[in-house]
Amino acid sequence: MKDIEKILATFDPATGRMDGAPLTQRFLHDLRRCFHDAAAFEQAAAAGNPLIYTVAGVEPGAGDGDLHYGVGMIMPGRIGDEYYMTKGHLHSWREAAEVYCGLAGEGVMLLEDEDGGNSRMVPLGAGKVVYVPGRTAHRTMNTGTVPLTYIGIYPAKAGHDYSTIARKNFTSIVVERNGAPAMVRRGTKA
Ligand code: PAN
Ligand code: ZN
Repeated sequence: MKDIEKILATFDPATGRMDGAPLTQRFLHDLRRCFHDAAAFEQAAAAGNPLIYTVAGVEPGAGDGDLHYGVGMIMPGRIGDEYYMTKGHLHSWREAAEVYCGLAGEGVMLLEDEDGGNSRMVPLGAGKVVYVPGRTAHRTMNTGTVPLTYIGIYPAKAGHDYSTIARKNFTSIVVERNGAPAMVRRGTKA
Protein backbone atom coordinates (compact mmCIF):
# COMPACT_ATOMS: atom_id res chain seq x y z
CA MET A 1 0.00 0.00 0.00
CA LYS A 2 1.16 3.54 -0.76
CA ASP A 3 2.51 5.86 1.94
CA ILE A 4 -0.05 7.83 3.92
CA GLU A 5 1.13 11.07 2.20
CA LYS A 6 -0.12 9.61 -1.07
CA ILE A 7 -3.37 8.35 0.43
CA LEU A 8 -4.54 11.36 2.41
CA ALA A 9 -4.45 15.02 1.44
CA THR A 10 -5.97 17.98 3.26
CA PHE A 11 -7.24 21.04 1.46
CA ASP A 12 -9.14 24.22 2.23
CA PRO A 13 -12.41 24.28 0.27
CA ALA A 14 -12.58 28.10 0.51
CA THR A 15 -9.13 28.77 -1.00
CA GLY A 16 -8.28 25.58 -2.89
CA ARG A 17 -4.89 25.39 -1.15
CA MET A 18 -3.61 21.93 -0.26
CA ASP A 19 -0.82 21.15 2.18
CA GLY A 20 2.30 19.90 0.41
CA ALA A 21 0.85 19.91 -3.12
CA PRO A 22 2.62 21.88 -5.87
CA LEU A 23 0.56 24.93 -6.80
CA THR A 24 0.23 26.14 -10.38
CA GLN A 25 -0.68 29.82 -10.58
CA ARG A 26 -2.12 31.45 -13.68
CA PHE A 27 -2.11 35.22 -13.98
CA LEU A 28 -3.98 37.45 -16.41
CA HIS A 29 -0.96 37.76 -18.72
CA ASP A 30 -0.92 33.94 -19.05
CA LEU A 31 -4.41 34.11 -20.60
CA ARG A 32 -3.62 36.29 -23.62
CA ARG A 33 -5.91 35.43 -26.55
CA CYS A 34 -8.31 33.43 -24.37
CA PHE A 35 -10.85 36.26 -23.91
CA HIS A 36 -13.02 37.39 -26.81
CA ASP A 37 -12.78 41.14 -26.06
CA ALA A 38 -9.16 41.91 -27.01
CA ALA A 39 -9.47 45.60 -26.16
CA ALA A 40 -10.83 44.85 -22.69
CA PHE A 41 -8.01 42.34 -22.19
CA GLU A 42 -5.31 44.84 -23.20
CA GLN A 43 -6.79 47.49 -20.91
CA ALA A 44 -6.87 45.10 -17.95
CA ALA A 45 -3.40 43.71 -18.74
CA ALA A 46 -1.94 47.22 -18.89
CA ALA A 47 -3.43 48.00 -15.48
CA GLY A 48 -1.95 44.92 -13.79
CA ASN A 49 -1.45 41.18 -13.77
CA PRO A 50 -3.85 39.75 -11.18
CA LEU A 51 -3.99 36.11 -10.17
CA ILE A 52 -6.84 34.44 -12.08
CA TYR A 53 -6.65 30.81 -10.94
CA THR A 54 -4.61 28.19 -9.15
CA VAL A 55 -4.45 24.39 -9.25
CA ALA A 56 -2.98 22.29 -6.44
CA GLY A 57 -2.01 19.04 -8.15
CA VAL A 58 -1.66 15.57 -6.66
CA GLU A 59 -0.03 12.77 -8.64
CA PRO A 60 0.13 9.70 -6.37
CA GLY A 61 1.26 7.30 -9.11
CA ALA A 62 1.83 7.02 -12.85
CA GLY A 63 0.67 3.46 -13.53
CA ASP A 64 -2.03 2.45 -16.00
CA GLY A 65 -4.72 2.34 -13.31
CA ASP A 66 -3.58 5.37 -11.34
CA LEU A 67 -5.46 8.64 -10.96
CA HIS A 68 -4.28 12.22 -10.66
CA TYR A 69 -6.32 15.04 -9.24
CA GLY A 70 -6.21 18.77 -8.78
CA VAL A 71 -8.02 21.23 -6.55
CA GLY A 72 -8.76 24.33 -8.59
CA MET A 73 -9.59 27.86 -7.46
CA ILE A 74 -10.77 30.60 -9.84
CA MET A 75 -11.06 34.19 -8.66
CA PRO A 76 -14.28 36.13 -9.30
CA GLY A 77 -14.04 38.76 -12.02
CA ARG A 78 -14.54 39.50 -15.70
CA ILE A 79 -12.70 40.80 -18.73
CA GLY A 80 -15.38 42.88 -20.43
CA ASP A 81 -18.47 40.69 -20.24
CA GLU A 82 -16.56 37.39 -20.09
CA TYR A 83 -15.96 35.66 -16.76
CA TYR A 84 -12.51 34.82 -15.40
CA MET A 85 -11.73 31.31 -16.57
CA THR A 86 -9.11 28.62 -17.06
CA LYS A 87 -7.08 28.18 -20.24
CA GLY A 88 -8.98 24.98 -20.97
CA HIS A 89 -7.63 21.87 -22.63
CA LEU A 90 -8.22 18.50 -24.21
CA HIS A 91 -6.55 15.48 -22.69
CA SER A 92 -3.54 14.28 -24.69
CA TRP A 93 -4.93 10.77 -24.36
CA ARG A 94 -8.22 11.74 -25.95
CA GLU A 95 -10.26 8.90 -24.43
CA ALA A 96 -9.51 10.11 -20.89
CA ALA A 97 -12.61 11.36 -19.06
CA GLU A 98 -12.63 13.44 -15.87
CA VAL A 99 -14.93 14.01 -12.90
CA TYR A 100 -15.29 17.54 -11.51
CA CYS A 101 -16.87 18.11 -8.07
CA GLY A 102 -17.77 21.64 -7.06
CA LEU A 103 -16.59 22.62 -3.55
CA ALA A 104 -17.50 26.29 -3.02
CA GLY A 105 -18.63 29.30 -5.00
CA GLU A 106 -20.55 29.45 -8.25
CA GLY A 107 -19.38 28.69 -11.74
CA VAL A 108 -19.92 26.88 -14.99
CA MET A 109 -17.99 24.57 -17.25
CA LEU A 110 -17.86 24.96 -21.00
CA LEU A 111 -17.65 21.55 -22.67
CA GLU A 112 -17.01 21.19 -26.39
CA ASP A 113 -16.65 18.21 -28.67
CA GLU A 114 -13.19 18.07 -30.14
CA ASP A 115 -14.47 19.16 -33.55
CA GLY A 116 -16.15 22.20 -31.95
CA GLY A 117 -19.51 21.20 -33.36
CA ASN A 118 -21.29 20.88 -30.05
CA SER A 119 -20.91 23.17 -27.02
CA ARG A 120 -22.57 22.86 -23.65
CA MET A 121 -22.57 25.05 -20.54
CA VAL A 122 -22.93 23.10 -17.29
CA PRO A 123 -23.21 24.54 -13.75
CA LEU A 124 -20.37 23.78 -11.32
CA GLY A 125 -20.57 24.60 -7.61
CA ALA A 126 -21.14 23.01 -4.21
CA GLY A 127 -23.39 19.97 -4.65
CA LYS A 128 -22.67 19.59 -8.38
CA VAL A 129 -20.66 16.85 -10.06
CA VAL A 130 -19.79 17.19 -13.75
CA TYR A 131 -18.65 14.22 -15.80
CA VAL A 132 -16.42 15.36 -18.64
CA PRO A 133 -16.40 12.63 -21.30
CA GLY A 134 -13.30 11.82 -23.35
CA ARG A 135 -12.61 13.89 -26.49
CA THR A 136 -14.21 16.89 -24.81
CA ALA A 137 -12.44 20.23 -24.42
CA HIS A 138 -13.18 21.71 -20.98
CA ARG A 139 -12.83 25.19 -19.52
CA THR A 140 -14.14 26.43 -16.16
CA MET A 141 -15.47 29.91 -15.29
CA ASN A 142 -16.25 31.65 -12.01
CA THR A 143 -19.66 33.30 -12.46
CA GLY A 144 -20.06 34.32 -8.80
CA THR A 145 -18.64 36.85 -6.37
CA VAL A 146 -16.34 34.63 -4.25
CA PRO A 147 -13.60 32.17 -5.30
CA LEU A 148 -14.92 29.08 -7.10
CA THR A 149 -13.23 25.90 -5.89
CA TYR A 150 -13.54 22.40 -7.29
CA ILE A 151 -11.69 19.13 -7.59
CA GLY A 152 -10.99 17.40 -10.92
CA ILE A 153 -10.02 13.71 -10.96
CA TYR A 154 -8.61 12.11 -14.12
CA PRO A 155 -6.52 9.16 -15.29
CA ALA A 156 -2.81 9.55 -14.58
CA LYS A 157 -2.19 8.87 -18.28
CA ALA A 158 -4.54 11.66 -19.45
CA GLY A 159 -1.97 14.39 -20.11
CA HIS A 160 -2.91 17.99 -20.95
CA ASP A 161 -3.07 19.27 -24.52
CA TYR A 162 -3.15 23.09 -24.35
CA SER A 163 -1.83 23.70 -27.84
CA THR A 164 -5.02 22.71 -29.68
CA ILE A 165 -7.00 25.25 -27.63
CA ALA A 166 -4.25 27.88 -27.99
CA ARG A 167 -4.56 27.47 -31.77
CA LYS A 168 -8.34 27.22 -32.18
CA ASN A 169 -9.77 28.45 -28.86
CA PHE A 170 -13.28 27.34 -27.90
CA THR A 171 -16.09 27.82 -30.40
CA SER A 172 -18.35 29.33 -27.72
CA ILE A 173 -17.82 31.85 -24.95
CA VAL A 174 -19.57 32.36 -21.61
CA VAL A 175 -20.57 35.96 -20.96
CA GLU A 176 -22.66 37.86 -18.46
CA ARG A 177 -26.10 38.79 -19.82
CA ASN A 178 -28.58 40.53 -17.48
CA GLY A 179 -26.64 39.29 -14.46
CA ALA A 180 -26.51 35.63 -15.49
CA PRO A 181 -24.08 33.49 -17.49
CA ALA A 182 -25.00 32.87 -21.11
CA MET A 183 -23.22 30.76 -23.71
CA VAL A 184 -22.91 32.37 -27.13
CA ARG A 185 -21.03 31.52 -30.30
CA ARG A 186 -17.67 33.34 -30.47
CA GLY A 187 -17.87 36.33 -32.80
CA THR A 188 -21.64 36.79 -32.52
CA LYS A 189 -23.47 39.41 -30.49
CA ALA A 190 -26.13 38.08 -28.14
C1 PAN B 1 -8.17 20.46 -14.14
C2 PAN B 1 -7.56 21.71 -14.77
C3 PAN B 1 -7.75 23.00 -13.98
C4 PAN B 1 -7.05 24.20 -14.65
O1 PAN B 1 -7.42 20.05 -13.04
O2 PAN B 1 -6.19 21.46 -15.02
O3 PAN B 1 -9.12 23.29 -13.92
O4 PAN B 1 -7.43 24.34 -15.99
P1 PAN B 1 -6.35 24.29 -17.15
O5 PAN B 1 -5.60 23.00 -16.99
O6 PAN B 1 -7.15 24.30 -18.42
O7 PAN B 1 -5.45 25.47 -17.00
C5 PAN B 1 -8.26 19.41 -15.25
O8 PAN B 1 -9.14 19.48 -16.06
N1 PAN B 1 -7.30 18.48 -15.32
O9 PAN B 1 -7.31 17.56 -16.31
ZN1 ZN C 1 -8.84 17.99 -17.69
